[in-house]
Amino acid sequence: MKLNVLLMVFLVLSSVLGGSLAGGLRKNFYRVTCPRAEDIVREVTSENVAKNPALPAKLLRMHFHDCFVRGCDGSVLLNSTATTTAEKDAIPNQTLSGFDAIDAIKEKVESECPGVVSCADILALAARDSIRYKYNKKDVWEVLTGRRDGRVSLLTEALANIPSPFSNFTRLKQNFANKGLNVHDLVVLSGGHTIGLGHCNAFTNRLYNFTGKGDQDPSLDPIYAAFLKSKCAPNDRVTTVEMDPNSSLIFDSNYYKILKANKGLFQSDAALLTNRIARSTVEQLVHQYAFFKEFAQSMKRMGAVEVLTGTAGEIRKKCWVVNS
Ligand code: HEM
Ligand SMILES: *[C@@H]1O[C@H](CO)[C@@H](O)[C@H](O)[C@H]1NC(C)=O
Ligand SMILES: *[C@@H]1O[C@H](CO)[C@@H](O)[C@H](O)[C@H]1NC(C)=O
Ligand SMILES: *[C@@H]1O[C@H](CO)[C@@H](O)[C@H](O)[C@H]1NC(C)=O
Ligand SMILES: *[C@@H]1O[C@H](CO)[C@@H](O)[C@H](O)[C@H]1NC(C)=O
Ligand SMILES: CC(=O)N[C@H]1CO[C@H](CO)[C@@H](O)[C@@H]1O
Repeated sequence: MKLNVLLMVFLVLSSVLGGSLAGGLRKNFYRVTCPRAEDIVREVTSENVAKNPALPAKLLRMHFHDCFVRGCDGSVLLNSTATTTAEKDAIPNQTLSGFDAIDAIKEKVESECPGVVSCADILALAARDSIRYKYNKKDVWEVLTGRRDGRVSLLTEALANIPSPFSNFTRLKQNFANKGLNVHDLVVLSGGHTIGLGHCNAFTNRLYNFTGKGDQDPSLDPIYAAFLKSKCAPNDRVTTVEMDPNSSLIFDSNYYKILKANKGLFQSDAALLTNRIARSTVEQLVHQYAFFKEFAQSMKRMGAVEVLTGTAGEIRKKCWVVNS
């Protein structure tokens, strides 16, 4: 009897704690310290997306890059200093942008609650809110808050941790495993490529000189390859193409449909078909409902990677520079 009661108490407590605390993050962390924080982020994000429809893709990708280097700690936002070259300057061919939108949100939040809300949380919330606003979706993924900001941002760590579009399956799997994410997360989160653009130089090797013999990647659909060649000359570093052809303006599961048809843009997309388990996940995610459900869960896991919480790190005053 007594044991049963104890067990009940334990079960209730662990479900309450487990539900609200994921890696030290929780729902509406700023409810008391800055009650309007999440509203302000949503409002300023929406204003910025209204002016710049490309922003949701930029912010989603920026959040991903943040989480993969030292965890989701806002380190991707830091500028280089006199002595260090920052993450944002590391990725010459992977043009990140949207920093000004984050700065605008931070400024508004600071004017209401100085020194309370982290840049890492602002980025995580803004990535979600931008997609919600642009694609008019009520439920996308839940963003828990309570992240704190890191004080270190290094070019070398970005190069080592951010997956390359030229990677094979083994390498991608390892990149994700290093962040505590599994093959399921890899396939699901690659679905982020349902929106946005890629630069030619991230895939022209597949079109013109795949193995150094002037050949084409045999795993790429030839008609799609011909289309890509019409857009991208061999050394083009400027032109961009949709990653989800004909559907890059819609947040949907079409990415998996084109992927199955050998029209994944990068080698890293095509690589998802080279592993039996990953491939079967691709098959499942063609179904829109399954994709939305799984994307929400994997985004929540990605948003909790190696987060700083409690008294770790700091709350930056400005997102591009650590506090002095
Ligand atoms: C699996 C490993 C991944 C690789 C190798 C990869 C690689 C790339 C590359 C090369 C680009 C094009 C950048 C450019 O040329 O400007 C890109 C764009 C993008 N990626 Fe990924 N990515 C990966 C995973 C993810 C994940 C997990 C997300 C988010 C959940 C994501 C979201 C995006 C978005 C939204 C864009 C479009 C950005 C824009 O329009 O400016 N990617 N990715
Ligand atoms: C920080 O870097 C961004 C580009 O990443 C740049 O636009 C901005 O001007 C820089 N801010 C300062 C104060 O140097
Ligand atoms: C995958 O790529 C890595 C280098 O990134 C290489 O060492 C490995 O041999 C490749 N694996 C396969 C199966 O091609
Ligand atoms: C293709 O790659 C090989 C080996 O890297 C190189 O020798 C050759 O010049 C390249 N061909 C073209 C057309 O770029
Ligand atoms: C995009 O639409 C055009 C016109 O309908 C079509 O010819 C093309 O094959 C489509 N692209 C892909 C990759 O399916
Ligand atoms: C893979 C690739 O295209 N890398 C290039 C990135 O850009 C720098 C210069 O900005 C080139 O030197 C690299 O070859």
